Amino acid sequence: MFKSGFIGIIGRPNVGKSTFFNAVIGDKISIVADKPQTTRNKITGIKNFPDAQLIFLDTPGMHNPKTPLNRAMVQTARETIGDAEVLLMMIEANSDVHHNDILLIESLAEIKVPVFLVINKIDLVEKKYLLPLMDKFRILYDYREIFPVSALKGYGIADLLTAIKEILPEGPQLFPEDIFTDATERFIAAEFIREQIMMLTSQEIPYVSAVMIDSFKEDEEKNLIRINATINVEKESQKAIMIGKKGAMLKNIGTQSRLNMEKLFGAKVYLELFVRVKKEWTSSDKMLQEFGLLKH
Ligand SMILES: Nc1nc2c(ncn2[C@@H]2O[C@H](COP(=O)(O)OP(=O)(O)OP(=O)(O)O)[C@@H](O)[C@H]2O)c(=O)[nH]1
Ligand SMILES: [Mg+2]
Repeated sequence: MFKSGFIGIIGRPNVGKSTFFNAVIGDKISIVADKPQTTRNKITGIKNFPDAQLIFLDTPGMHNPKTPLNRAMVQTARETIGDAEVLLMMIEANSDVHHNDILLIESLAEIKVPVFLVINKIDLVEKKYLLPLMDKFRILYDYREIFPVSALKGYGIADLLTAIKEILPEGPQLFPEDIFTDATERFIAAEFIREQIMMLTSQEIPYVSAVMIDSFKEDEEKNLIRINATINVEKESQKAIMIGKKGAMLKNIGTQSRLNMEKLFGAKVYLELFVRVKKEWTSSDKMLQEFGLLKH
C-alpha cells in the first residue's frame, strides 16, 4: 500500500518551522533567520520513501497582523491549515505559552485532521523542562501526539516522520521522485537574497524589503546562471542603508546569497543587485500581488 499526503507546518514566528522543513527535505529550500516573520509564502517540500510520499508545507509564522503585508502572511498560513492531512504545530522548548500560540490554537478549533505538537529546540533546555511545557499545551488542545525535536541537531525527526507515515491515508505518488520542491529557481533565488537581508540588516529594514528577480538566464554550456534582481524598500533612507558605505552592505548580501544559490543550483552564478524605492509597498494590495505575497 502506498501512502501520500500534505503535512502543514504551522506555529508562531521564529520557532524553527523552516529549519525543520529543510532538515526533513535534506536541502536548504526555505530561508531561515534569527528574526521573526522570515517566511512569507507557503513553500512545498517533498520527502520520498519507498512506500510513501510526504508533502510538507512550510508557512509564515502565525501572529496578530497589523499591516496588509502581515495580513497576507497570516492568511497564507491559515489557508494552509485547510490544505493539510496532518498538521504539525511547532513550539519552542525554551519559551512558555505565547499569545500567538493561543491565536493559532483558536484557528484549530474546527480542524478535523490530526495535529501533532512538535516541541523544537530541545537542544537549548534540560529535559526536566519538557514535561511541564507539554502539560501546559495539552490542556489547550487535544494533540494526537507530542514530539520533542531539534531541527538544528536533527534529534527526533526520524521518529516524527515514522509517526506521520503511519497516520497518512492511502494515496498515489503526487510528484515525480526527482522533484523535491515546487518552488521555482527564480523564487528560491529571490528568497536567498531576502534571507541575507533578514540576517545582515536590522530594525525595520528586513520588514520593508521585497526582492524581485528581473532576469534569470541559464547558460547550460558554461553551467552558469546570470541573475538580475531588485530589492524594493519603502524610503530613500532605507535604500541608503541597504546599499551601505561604498556599497558594502549590498555587496555582502550579494556574495552570501550567491554562494547559497551556487550550492543549491550546482552552477556558477553571476548576480547583480539593484535597490529601488517603492513607497508604501507593504500596504498596497496591488504591490503585494505583484510581489507574489497576496493572491489575485
Ligand atoms: N538552538 C536551536 N535553534 C534553532 C532550532 N531550529 C531553529 N533554530 C533557530 O531558530 C531561528 C528561527 O528559525 P526559522 O526556521 O527561521 O523559524 P521559523 O519558524 O521558520 O520562523 P518564521 O518564518 O519567521 O515564522 C533561527 O535562528 C534558527 O537557526 C533548533 O532546533 N535549535
Ligand atoms: Mg520560516
